[in-house]
Amino acid sequence: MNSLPLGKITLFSDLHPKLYPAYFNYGTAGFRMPGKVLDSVLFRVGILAGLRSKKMDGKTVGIMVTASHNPETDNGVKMVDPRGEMLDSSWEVYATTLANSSTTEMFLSTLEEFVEAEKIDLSKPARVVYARDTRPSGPALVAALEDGFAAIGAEARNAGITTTPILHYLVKAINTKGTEECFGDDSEHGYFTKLSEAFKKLLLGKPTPSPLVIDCANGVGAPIAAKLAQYLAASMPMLLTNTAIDNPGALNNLCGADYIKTTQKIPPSLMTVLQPGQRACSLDGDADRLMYYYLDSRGQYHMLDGDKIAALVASFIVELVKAAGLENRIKIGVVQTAYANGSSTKYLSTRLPVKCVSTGVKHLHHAAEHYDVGIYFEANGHGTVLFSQQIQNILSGCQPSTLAQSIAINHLINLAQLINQTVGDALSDMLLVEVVLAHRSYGCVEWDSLYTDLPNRLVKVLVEDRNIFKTEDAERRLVSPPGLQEKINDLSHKYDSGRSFVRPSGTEDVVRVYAEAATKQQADELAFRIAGVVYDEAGGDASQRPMEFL
Ligand code: 16G
Ligand code: MG
Repeated sequence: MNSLPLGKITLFSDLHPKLYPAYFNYGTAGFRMPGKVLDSVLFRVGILAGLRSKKMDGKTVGIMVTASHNPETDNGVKMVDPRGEMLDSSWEVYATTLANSSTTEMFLSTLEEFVEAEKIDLSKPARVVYARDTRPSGPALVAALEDGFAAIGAEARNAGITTTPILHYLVKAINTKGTEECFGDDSEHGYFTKLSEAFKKLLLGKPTPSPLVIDCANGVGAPIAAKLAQYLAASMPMLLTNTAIDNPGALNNLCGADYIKTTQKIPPSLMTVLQPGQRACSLDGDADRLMYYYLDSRGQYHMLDGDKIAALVASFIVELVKAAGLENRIKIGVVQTAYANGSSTKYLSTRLPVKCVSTGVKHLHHAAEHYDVGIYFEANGHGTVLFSQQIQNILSGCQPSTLAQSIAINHLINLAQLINQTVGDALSDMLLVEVVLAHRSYGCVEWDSLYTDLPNRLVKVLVEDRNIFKTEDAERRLVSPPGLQEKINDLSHKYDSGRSFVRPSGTEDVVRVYAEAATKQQADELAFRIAGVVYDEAGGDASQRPMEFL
């Protein structure tokens, strides 16, 4: 087939008309909107995924139907490139244009222009693998996606209901099958086996961890964590909570990783479950973010976020590399965003190079690829560690001269297996944290004391047009509206350890203000004062002005 099957696409496209005037945007996390408006978008993404595969010489492309930590009524879709990474950003624009064509006719002509511009060889095969989370709108949206596959003639594999990171794993496993870089068996069983075997090897000779409470956000993490628990058996005792995937409205409601990070509170459902000193963690709705927390002996809540995970993991890897005698051969680095707590950046910078990039996994992932071992975590709990192929080859070919070196090298090899290197993976990251805690003989308190977080506050500001906000220096400085950054600087300088930045959200129609300072009261005050300034510059309805926190 050397031209688009226009007749077939037309027939199917008429079954999935664009009924809503909404503007669809393929943003940081793909398309994400109320589930009920997405039918036409899913159909078109099905076709686009087929074309992406053809463009990538018939390699398998992934599609995940999820809206992550958003409320249950939302849904979304994102594409995964053949190496298991986010869709190349040059295609995000095509996705947006195709999704917004108002009629089948316009869709077809845009599609033809696009095939021409990208010089897609339509005779290549199209292969896709797709999955969804537990949202009630999922089945109908998947049916629309499947019509897209049928219209373009893609060979499609349904991975069922699974987590975003497992879908990424499957994409990479399928595309590396039978090669030197084989990522693992291309099945859920392969994923669980890879993780659980590496975990057991890393914990050999260490005491079994005490039971870990896991908040599954009433989402897909629940059935998947339950399966993982079977593979881990007695090596990792887990208490699964918030597993009610069939309760209407329960998903991400008063629970989950985003709730933990944004409210800085324990999920109410865990109040009676969590014992002082016991470790707990929360996954988000598609299980690619992870937050830990605990209650101290006085019953006070403490959060261990992505920054704390980065600090724990980075210092462990640095030590292993030294113990392996490879510190001169392996360049390790950490990647963070402007949201990283100032104390974490200070802690990490004394140990290894730290780079700051714009928000969004693709930016962190690409920056981390510049190191031999690149560690990236967003404060919100999304992150992973990348081991370059070259380093993995060095590790497996190494001739250690002492027992200590040999042990350290084996640990590094097993860590590279334990970690889902395609993308942040709450379950894989959780096992990673548990491994480091076991090796260090740390409980939550010891881990938490690596450094003390600067108090911080995040505020959303509703403005008339968030597009007037432009940033530079990894979103740490506003260049537009003119003059606003100077006002932010003046305010920040008034507070001890004051730091603040303002950026337009990539996922919501708001502007975000982050502030940290020496005390909680100061951080809150700084955030609200800056939010007020932002609002005065660009706001609309005065009733939406953020309230002064005093
Ligand atoms: C998305 C991003 C996440 C980022 C967040 C910021 C991916 C897979 N996810 O959830 O990395 O932290 O957006 O949201 O890239 P914001 O732009 O609305 O603040
Ligand atoms: Mg998520």
